[in-house]
Amino acid sequence: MIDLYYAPTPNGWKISIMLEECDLDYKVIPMNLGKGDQFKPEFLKISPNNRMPAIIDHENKFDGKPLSIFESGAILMYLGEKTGMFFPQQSPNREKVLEWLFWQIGGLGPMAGQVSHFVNYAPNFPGDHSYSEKRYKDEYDRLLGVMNNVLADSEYLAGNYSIADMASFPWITAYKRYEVDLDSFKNVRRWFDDIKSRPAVRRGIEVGKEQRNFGKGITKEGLKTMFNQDSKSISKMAKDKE
Ligand SMILES: N[C@@H](CCC(=O)N[C@@H](CS)C(=O)NCC(=O)O)C(=O)O
Repeated sequence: MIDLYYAPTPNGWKISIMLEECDLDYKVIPMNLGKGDQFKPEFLKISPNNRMPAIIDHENKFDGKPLSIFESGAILMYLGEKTGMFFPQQSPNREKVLEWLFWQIGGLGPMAGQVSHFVNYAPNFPGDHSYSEKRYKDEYDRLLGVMNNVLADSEYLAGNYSIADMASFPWITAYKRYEVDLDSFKNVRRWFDDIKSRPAVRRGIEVGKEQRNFGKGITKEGLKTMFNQDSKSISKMAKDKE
């Protein structure tokens, strides 16, 4: 059994999708990020970065003992290796998947996350955010262009459907909110519609749906917990949760 520490956000969906695709037994431990569950001492032991997703595999594939993992890319690789699914272990296919997985983890995810911040949350804070918002939207647009070029010659990012696609897909789902015309990236549109129609993907993004509360619905407490974090504030949050 795998415990999944989870909130229904794009980073969480990567893992709920993979668990559904692999038909693994898992238990969701719902996290309320606005209330600061990511600072609870028991969670920080698993994920010292105060971010979800994280998992505990109670029977890990190496020695059968419990193993905790944080960072979505590390979790996807682990689950792919554990099941032998969606992550080829032979070169050069393994490297192809890793290229695109790391591209997502270091590029598409953080940039789309910033776009999300400026679209959904920055309006709650005073000041002119236009330069910053444009900077991230341009970079997101560039990354969509890169994807579109690659998907012109390949059905999926790294050949066959893989953990790289599962990592990237959730960060395209909010394209309307990010004011992106997905039809102008016709290969990304084809890829997106294909992945969205997969039953396991549909089940994955339904997990914890009732908990979803992006953007304007966020409470004052949520804004205070999730934004303007720095080294001092995270220590204080962790102390308050002891
Ligand atoms: N690099 C991390 C990013 C995870 C991440 O940013 N998670 C967000 C939700 S999507 C979170 O836990 N936020 C809590 C907070 O901001 O305090 C990963 O890929 O797992």
